[in-house]
Amino acid sequence: MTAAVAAVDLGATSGRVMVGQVGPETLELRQVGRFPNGPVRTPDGLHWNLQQLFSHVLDGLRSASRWDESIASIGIDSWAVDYALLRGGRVLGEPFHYRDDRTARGVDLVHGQAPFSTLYARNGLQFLPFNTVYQLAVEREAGMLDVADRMLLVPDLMAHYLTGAEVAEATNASTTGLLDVTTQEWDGELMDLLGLPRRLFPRIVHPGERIGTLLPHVADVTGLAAATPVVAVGSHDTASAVVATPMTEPGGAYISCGTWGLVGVETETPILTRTAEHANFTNEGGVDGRTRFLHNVMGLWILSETIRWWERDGETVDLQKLLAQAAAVPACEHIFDANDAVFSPPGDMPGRIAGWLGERGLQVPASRAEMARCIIESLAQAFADAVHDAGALSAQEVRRIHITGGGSLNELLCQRTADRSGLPVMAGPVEATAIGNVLVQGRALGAITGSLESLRDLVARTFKPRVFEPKGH
Ligand code: LRH
Repeated sequence: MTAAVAAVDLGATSGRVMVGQVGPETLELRQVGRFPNGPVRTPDGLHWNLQQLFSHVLDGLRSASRWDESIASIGIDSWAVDYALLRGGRVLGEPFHYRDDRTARGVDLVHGQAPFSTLYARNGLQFLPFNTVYQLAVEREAGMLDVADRMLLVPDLMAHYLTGAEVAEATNASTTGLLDVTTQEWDGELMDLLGLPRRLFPRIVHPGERIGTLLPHVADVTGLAAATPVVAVGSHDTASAVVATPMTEPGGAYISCGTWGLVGVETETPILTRTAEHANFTNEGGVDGRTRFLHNVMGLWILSETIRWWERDGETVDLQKLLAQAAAVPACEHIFDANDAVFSPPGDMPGRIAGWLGERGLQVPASRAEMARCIIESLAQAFADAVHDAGALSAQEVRRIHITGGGSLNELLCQRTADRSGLPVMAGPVEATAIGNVLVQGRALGAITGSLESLRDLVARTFKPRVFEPKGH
């Protein structure tokens, strides 16, 4: 038996709706909708426009139902940590974007009540200033939590708009900082300590569970059957990407490479040692109770934001041409630390890179091609370092690196990551996140069975990776 499902995959720069056909020997995806996404600045800060995003999702689902009448379920994934506050089912303003700088205040507030080591022991999360727990501390100070009765993470909000249900999918809830890393249940004691009302946090659901069926008006608008269920997938996009990373043998590390480069290994249990804490490694919840032991590296954001800056006066920069030129110039001698928080906010990225290098007396790239090359080299080194750390901290011998997502199409990045790590890089699939979303739905429907290993076997058989052997520094 094969099943047809719709996968909604929302990224920080674009979203897509895919129709997936899945069965024991079948794994096919077709994109039926693609739309831009990005921050919108209003006087109070940087936001997402989730109403608009939802209307794109509805359009995409309509195209999905036209493409295949037999869509049997819908799964939704997105970037992590961001949320909407609701009262009585009504959304209280557009959600903030995690790059909004108000989070610095949240860090002070939370760490004043619970030092980072205490948090790490409970939630296992690396320090990222935008983790939901810090954002909620700011909401509390602003009085918003006196009004709100619910917090829904972005994919859970989309599921709510489609079905009316209010749930928190576990893999994404694990990025809030408020989930107990060992039980994968909400940490009520921590909420009490931080003055976050427990009522905000809905029931946890796990990937594979049914969230609800379509509201009548959603069925009307999309042309899908009203009985179509929305099924929980790894709703944190990185969790879905890791499901579809073809690690078919031991010794595989992964880099889910899009806006961010999420670099790590899969483990059976969390690693909460002091060394993991100091290396700022995270223990995010994976599908089937696995742990995603990884580190966030800034990722292609640095390149895309650089290009966006160059294009600010209306010029168009051809990415493929730029990368070809970058490959042709010699590898720069000096690289920057792609983990430095200075590269996190939107804005003049080339200026910040030049500033970072210049302040340290390092050579600043003289042309756009050199700048692009310097970015790729810096990312490749940060990836290689994080792979090395992931192996050492988890006591796993890493023998190969899988790069999935948009970064898997960037040959220079793949090759230089292989060169700088001394390990072969297996590139692809590019749509790992949507594939992971489709696979978990397929298994929930009974169209495929088995562990993550057998799902990954199917991925490896269907999408042949491109191999980059290390060639030396
Ligand atoms: C990647 C991602 C990442 C998070 C960040 C906010 O899209 O979900 O795993 O840390 O966005």
